[in-house]
Amino acid sequence: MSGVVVLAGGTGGAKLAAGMQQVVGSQLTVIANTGDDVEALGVHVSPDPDLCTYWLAGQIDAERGWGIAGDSFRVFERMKELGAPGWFGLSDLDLATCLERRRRLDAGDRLTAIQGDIARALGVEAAVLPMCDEPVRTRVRTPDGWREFQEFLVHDGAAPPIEEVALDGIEEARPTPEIETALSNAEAIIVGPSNPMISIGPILAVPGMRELLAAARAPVVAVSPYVGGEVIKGPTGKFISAAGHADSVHGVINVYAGVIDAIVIDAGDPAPDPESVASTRRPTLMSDADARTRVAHAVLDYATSDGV
Ligand code: FO1
Repeated sequence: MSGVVVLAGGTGGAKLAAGMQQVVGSQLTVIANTGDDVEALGVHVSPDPDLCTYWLAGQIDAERGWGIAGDSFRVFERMKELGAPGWFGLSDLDLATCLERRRRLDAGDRLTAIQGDIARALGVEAAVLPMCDEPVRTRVRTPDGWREFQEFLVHDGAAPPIEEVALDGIEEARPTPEIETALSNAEAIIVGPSNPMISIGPILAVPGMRELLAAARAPVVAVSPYVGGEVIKGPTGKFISAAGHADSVHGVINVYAGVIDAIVIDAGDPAPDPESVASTRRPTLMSDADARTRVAHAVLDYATSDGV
């Protein structure tokens, strides 16, 4: 297998990427959403590229879903004592990643180079590429006004009604040369089972990204984030409904219209087969490393089959 590209946001996409790395190793490139990035506690936090990196490095705190397994929060606890805001935590080793990123950004390095070096230093075989080098920030309009994405998700617990989503800075963003190369060399391009609106949406919104996907010789195959008809984690259904789509795999297919050639639907999803796009049904629950590798194999087999 030559190149495989996985578009990913948080947990779902990162888990599939971890399984895919087991299957294709260094042939994998992950393109990660940076719309969730936030300046917090004096550092630049880049949740989705970091979650992907920690999953690929086998270091993620899988139960919590973010940060590093077995890590402490000593610096964060002391910062809170000193008066820092306490709603957004960073474990100590995660803070080290963010400090190093801040140091390199201040030195004028590209985010792509920084994330690449972080992933390599942590022993990751795959390439982890941020969706662009330019700053893009997802914001959510609620009845109380605009909220930074992490404020909405973590501080507000994603509870307020969603009136609008904006991607600040997206007009200035461009796919990087590394992304262009990975997409044009890919044999399969997989849209991971992440939130289509706020995890994958910003990647697709980078001007020029849809054109690169359309021009790629590889099929573009999405994996539905609905498992047994439900989303396992996060406010995916709420964002899909707020955009006027069905809270089901059919909403996902609508969001990806014109982008994907096919979709993998969970074998236990009660939704009827779609008519607008090729599909297959496979088990997609990724509860442990074996399941993640099995799902990655199944997705790749389908993406490279004659049916797509
Ligand atoms: N999620 C939380 O629910 N609470 C936190 O305090 C928190 C801190 C955090 C720090 C670094 C990081 O990379 C992720 C963090 N997350 C936290 C998760 C983050 O909000 C989400 O994983 C993504 O933005 C969604 O993909």
